[in-house]
Amino acid sequence: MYDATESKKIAEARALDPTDQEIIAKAIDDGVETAWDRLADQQPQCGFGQLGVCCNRCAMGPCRIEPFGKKPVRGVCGANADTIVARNLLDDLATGAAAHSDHGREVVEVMLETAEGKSQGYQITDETKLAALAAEYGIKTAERKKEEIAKDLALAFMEEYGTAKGKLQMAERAPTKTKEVWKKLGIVPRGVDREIVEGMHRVHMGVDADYTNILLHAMRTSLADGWGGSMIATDCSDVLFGTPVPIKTRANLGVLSKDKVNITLHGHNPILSEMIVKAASDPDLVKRAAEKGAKGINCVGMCCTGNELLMRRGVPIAGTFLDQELAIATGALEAMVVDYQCIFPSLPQTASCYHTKVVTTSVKTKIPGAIFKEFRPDNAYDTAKEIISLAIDNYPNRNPDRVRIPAKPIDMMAGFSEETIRKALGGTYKPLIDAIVTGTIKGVVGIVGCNNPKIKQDYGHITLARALIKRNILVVETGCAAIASGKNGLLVPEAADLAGDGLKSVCKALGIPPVLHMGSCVDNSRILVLAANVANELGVGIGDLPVCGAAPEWYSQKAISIGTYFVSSGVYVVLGIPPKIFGSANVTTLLAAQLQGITNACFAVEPDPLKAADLLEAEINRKRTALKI
Ligand code: SF4
Ligand code: MSK
Repeated sequence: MYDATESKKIAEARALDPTDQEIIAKAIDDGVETAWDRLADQQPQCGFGQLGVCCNRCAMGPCRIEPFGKKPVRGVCGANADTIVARNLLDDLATGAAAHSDHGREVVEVMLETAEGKSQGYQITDETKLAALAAEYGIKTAERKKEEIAKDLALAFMEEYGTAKGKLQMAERAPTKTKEVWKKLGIVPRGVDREIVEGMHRVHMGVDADYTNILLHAMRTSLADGWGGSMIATDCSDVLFGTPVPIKTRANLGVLSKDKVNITLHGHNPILSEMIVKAASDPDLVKRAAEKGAKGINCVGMCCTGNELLMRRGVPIAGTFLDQELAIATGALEAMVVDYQCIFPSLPQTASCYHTKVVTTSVKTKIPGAIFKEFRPDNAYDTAKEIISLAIDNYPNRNPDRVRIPAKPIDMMAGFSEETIRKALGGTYKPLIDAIVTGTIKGVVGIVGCNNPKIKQDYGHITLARALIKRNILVVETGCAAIASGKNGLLVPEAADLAGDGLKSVCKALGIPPVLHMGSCVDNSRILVLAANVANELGVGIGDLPVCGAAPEWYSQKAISIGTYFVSSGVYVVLGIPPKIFGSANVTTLLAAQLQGITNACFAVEPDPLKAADLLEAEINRKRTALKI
């Protein structure tokens, strides 16, 4: 046990945001274990694993390669460090691409069932986007009902997953010059599932042993995610739930309510969270909450499903990946409802220290100790009501003596979809391009990705974003990076005062923040589309633009896929956490140097966010010079 001063000191080292610090200290005082404690318990972490040179792929292993040139230099099968590192990377990347793409598939399935009248509570919301997508896919719209069009579109999306077509329609959005690079490298994605399955085949023992060949397939798989599965997830969600427009809301653990039933929606897919929020205003449930002594039902978001909700509905967001245990540790949470991805298996253990019920909803994500309520499109509204009832009935179990809710949620603005940004600029990117040409805005950096307890929560995101906007670099964000900026006050128009004079003048004129929240992890596809549209207006490739990416606090396999589809599309990416590749000098050189000669972009690793800002600015200047601006 620590005394209060010690808990506070530990909390300050773990997180940047004072509201997080407050609850981390409470968790320590309550004796609740969190990811930070488990990271400490894991020290020292395996050096072979960190370098990527261990292989547990087959029953002749596990094998590991001695990283300093001594024996063993090969696994039992003869695989060397290059093969093992590249194979592990492809394995991780394919896992991430599968996660995004399978999420996309579920949204498509809901769209199909909705079009066929088989789903419960969903509808086709954005007919303009539906029509635009139908045109892209050559689907007739004249004199047809929206459901008929949506059905054809859902089936066309499903074809993107298979192998029959041999190419992705979505990837046609990329500029010609970018697609030429893919063709030259032989990495044009042929089908979402196809590339992921082929990746799994290649990493089987005795298949691909050539690190270059493995990494090229990793690039193709990532493109099938970014320009396929993720893009479908984004566009299909927009059709079903609406394309985001600027919206104001609030962020941090202070969005929990002291006198309402609190439900946190955590995970990734909007099909669950949208329905829970819809059902939360059901008069029967509102009445039931009142009968239990609550003043209402307070749904709040967390991680990317939270992003989906806040950008379309203005639902407040309780926090990022590392806030999931903290939300429970407030003692004020009646239910933590999850779908999938980024869910700590520890949640039921954390919840057992308080009254919180953890509810899993996907057959793909069952967690021992959680309550499972299967959520399907055909029973969505009824199940949503059942889950909310469970939370309401748990309200009387809240122990007020163990509750602490931070006092001050922070105002934020979100909802900057590509369509919204384009519209705000007058339907063309010319004003943005002009601002970049004159140097009023030097370039654009997408800061994306997670939290990782290896770095002080949100420190990497916020330090980098502040440094970039000061240098007149516009920042666009998704995922937990965007939530971090919300919690730390960068997503309000007034934050323009923190920017350099050029960026500040543009933000003030448009009434926008200098950091734009563009959505969830799958919505990195919105950044790709934005970059593609700007490049198309200029008649160049994405790799020619002064556009970069950064993932200062990433942890997830999905982030590996995101970083790789950025680099494969021509966007230089700086990672704050080292990927597990340094056991192979060849793999490292290919990813951190050689790729630049091919896609005009590569990876860099820089844990210090201020030094990362220097790298990103230098890359933006390099591209500006090449464009002669
Ligand atoms: Fe060892 Fe090769 Fe099997 Fe990997 S695939 S565990 S290196 S024998
Ligand atoms: S939720 S993948 S922790 S961004 Fe998308 Fe956050 Fe990373 Fe999950």
